[in-house]
Amino acid sequence: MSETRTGAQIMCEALIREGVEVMFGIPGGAIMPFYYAMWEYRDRLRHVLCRHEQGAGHAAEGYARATGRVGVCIGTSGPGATNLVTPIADAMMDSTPLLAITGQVGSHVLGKDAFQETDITGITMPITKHNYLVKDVNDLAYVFKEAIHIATTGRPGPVLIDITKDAMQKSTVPNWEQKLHLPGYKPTYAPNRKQVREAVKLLLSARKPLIIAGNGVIMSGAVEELRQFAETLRIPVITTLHGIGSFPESHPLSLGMPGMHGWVHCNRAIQECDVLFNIGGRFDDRVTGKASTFAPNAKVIHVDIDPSEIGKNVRVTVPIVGDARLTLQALLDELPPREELAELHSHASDWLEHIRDLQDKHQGKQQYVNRANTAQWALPPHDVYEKLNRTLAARGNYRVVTDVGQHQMWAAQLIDWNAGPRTHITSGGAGTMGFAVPAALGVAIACPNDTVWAIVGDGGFQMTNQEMATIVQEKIKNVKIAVINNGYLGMVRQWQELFENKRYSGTPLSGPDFARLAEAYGWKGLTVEHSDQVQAAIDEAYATDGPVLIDFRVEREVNVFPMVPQNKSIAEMIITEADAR
Ligand SMILES: Cc1ncc(C[n+]2csc(CCOP(=O)(O)OP(=O)(O)O)c2C)c(N)n1
Repeated sequence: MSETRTGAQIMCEALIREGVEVMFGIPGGAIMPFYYAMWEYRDRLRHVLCRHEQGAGHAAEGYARATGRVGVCIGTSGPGATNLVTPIADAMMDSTPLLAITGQVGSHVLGKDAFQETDITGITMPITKHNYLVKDVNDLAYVFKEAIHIATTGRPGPVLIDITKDAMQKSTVPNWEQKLHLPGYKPTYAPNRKQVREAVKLLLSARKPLIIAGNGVIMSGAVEELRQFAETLRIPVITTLHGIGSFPESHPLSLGMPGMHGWVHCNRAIQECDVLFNIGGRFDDRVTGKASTFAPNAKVIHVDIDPSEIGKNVRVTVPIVGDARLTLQALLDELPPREELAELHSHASDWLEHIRDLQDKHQGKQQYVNRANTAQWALPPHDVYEKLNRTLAARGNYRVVTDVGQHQMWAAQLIDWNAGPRTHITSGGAGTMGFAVPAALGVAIACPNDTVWAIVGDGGFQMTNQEMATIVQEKIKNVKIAVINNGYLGMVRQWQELFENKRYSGTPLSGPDFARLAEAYGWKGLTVEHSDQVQAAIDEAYATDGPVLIDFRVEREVNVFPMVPQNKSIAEMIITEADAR
């Protein structure tokens, strides 16, 4: 039997019933009743007071990306709600399960430009999977249940619930028993058997097959099935930026990342392959380059839980709507016995050997470190990654959160990603600068036993570094920040250098002394200006029982290669600095 509750109490109880343990937010007028009620539930619902609602949203995203569970963020009406718009859009692009809770003005003044009134459901309509304006206390118990169901099922995404102040203040007896009723929302999990058979036929007839693994593999928990599938058919695996972690890069079938800053051998293999099997990736334009020239020889099998992704960017021969794990299991079930795969394996050897040749020719990761040019530099950014990479592998138990820019691409390229799913977390679809520091806060709360490294540029760092105060207030110790400080909005400067005659318009960037800023926040702050100081600083970060920031003052004008210029085919890569001249 339920007892009478205020709307705000119902909100707290609904969250607890759905397994929510932590929320990130900032209070204010319209959301005050919720904060008032939260006090009673503080032993079961942890509230993390952020310094900006954007930080709260990214922290919730970080939590969600690290755990696969819904991340919850809270803002008051008006500016509190609009500050959540960026993380909501980010979560939409990266299919992150996010619940945004916003307060709204009283229902009697709705539409009257009341103090701090903003039509947040209108604003977020195109960037949420679904949103609600709740004016009646009796709707709350059901709406929270439905909202979290929608955020976390099918293709996950952000859902916003905007609640009028009076709906939080009024009381009712909540009905927890109401069954979900969503006749128009039935995500397809199980793949169509006929299409699975067609896919198998195509894959068995292929001479040069290739797998592209995306975020869907990670979200559906299909890492083991992917490995089994790739090994059984001996198909090489490319992992997209968000597919990093779905397949270990130390595996002999792993090729690495494709696309704009992907490896040359990956892009070459895509252009040559005859069957391209995309599992849980969405053929982002950073992967395809000019889509009309992408994989010209390939028949494409595309598996995605969201039917609207299939055929959107790339023509598809066999479409499969379904969950990545269930689809891989169904494909494995349809494969002939191992003995019958011998002939296939002999073809696979030729193809793999050919890809190895491509890889050798382009020397994988080594080529782009470009040692010859860097000898005179005090601190090439690559030296930071090389040492961080080795330390991560040696110490284990890590998560890496990256921001957006050159440092993000170097991290994707130069770290050997072998630590499994959800260890690489970045803003891929929206490319949101300012993501890393607050997202690392959420990841650190979700994964208290891991060391969480935020790798961030000096530009993105200056957008949201105030969340360092939140990290101190919450007594979080397992966060380390590496600022790759080049004194520029580096990625934009690179484009200006390569394509706009070095017109560095709006990209030279100053900042405070980051190590001293860190100390002002109560962190340990270190500054590194020379390659031979890198390892000692990383070791000191590990030896310190608390958050540490390292300001790596790297050589200022280093570029990320390889690179596919905008709107060009992935066959037209700029491979080295010399090609760019
Ligand atoms: C919020 C936001 N504003 C602008 C951009 C455009 N942008 C993409 S990369 C970049 C430069 C990032 O500079 P920095 O953070 O210093 O990193 P770096 O590229 O130097 O590693 C900019 C401005 C963006 N992605 N996000």
